Amino acid sequence: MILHHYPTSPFAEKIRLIFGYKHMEWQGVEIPMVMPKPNLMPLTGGYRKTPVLQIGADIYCDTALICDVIEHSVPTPSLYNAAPKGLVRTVAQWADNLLFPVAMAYNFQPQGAQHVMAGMPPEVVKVFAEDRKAMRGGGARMPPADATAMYKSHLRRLSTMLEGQPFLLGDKPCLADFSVYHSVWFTLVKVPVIDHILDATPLVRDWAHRMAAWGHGKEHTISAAQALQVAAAAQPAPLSDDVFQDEHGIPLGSEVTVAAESFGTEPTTGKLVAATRTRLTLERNDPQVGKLHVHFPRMGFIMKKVDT
Ligand SMILES: N[C@@H](CCC(=O)N[C@@H](CS)C(=O)NCC(=O)O)C(=O)O
Repeated sequence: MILHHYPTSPFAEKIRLIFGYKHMEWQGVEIPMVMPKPNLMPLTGGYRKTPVLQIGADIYCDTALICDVIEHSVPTPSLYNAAPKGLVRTVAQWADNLLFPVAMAYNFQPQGAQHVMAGMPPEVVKVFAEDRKAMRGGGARMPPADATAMYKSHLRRLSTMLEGQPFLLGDKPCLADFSVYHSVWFTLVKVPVIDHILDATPLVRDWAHRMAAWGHGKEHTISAAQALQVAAAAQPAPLSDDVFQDEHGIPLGSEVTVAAESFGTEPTTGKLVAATRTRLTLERNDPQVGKLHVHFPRMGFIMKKVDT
């Protein structure tokens, strides 16, 4: 497995920690924090978010799907053995979609942003701010005061979940723990100057330290060029024979775009080759790396037919 990521990406930290939890060896390619991402685009065909998982000529976008792929390939220890799967997935999705933006608005208040960006040249800081603003569709981040109040509420709720048990949904960690962890990780590790927000919830702080202990597994760093060579030398894996679930009236074989529904909506265009209950797969032919399958989860993504 090749993870395209960068060190300060919280969503990438979710996956790195799952690699650690599952004692995996993996390959890592460091990608830029902002557009352009010239060595990622040949693989994804447009999707720009971090991280992206590559297995040969199969490209997996979004950590919800990446977690499923990892779980399928390395089922033990499981990401789902703490509670019913629906509950685990729902808490994980809440964390990714609601907790994360609140936590990042808190983390990127001026004091936190200055800490993260310390040592970066002003023009790099400016490019980063403009890139993220464009990803938000031009909108501002949530004001720090509101983010602080909301983050405190979320942390109190999490704290009550940890009363009498070491992990959020039971005795063992599950996907929900990893999804919550990456937001709290950024506060503790990347903006320690404002991590006092956790003082009121020591159970959450202790839990975060328990989670951190899984580590990242064994990473072998490779170059972007090597990852592209791997893709060029491989063929996409055969698709599973999952039932075609057509919600759009778009037949397999059609030219479509798939894009995240919000925040970083750059589309990927390709031929729809699978649409299962949980994922969409597009076939692309890239001039640099040849035939690829790019996979997206259904949840959080919008598919449209390309008008010909
Ligand atoms: N729903 C996505 C969210 C990923 C996401 O928002 N990642 C952030 C970094 S943590 C990102 O893409 N930032 C812009 C970038 O890296 O280009 C997932 O689960 O993978």
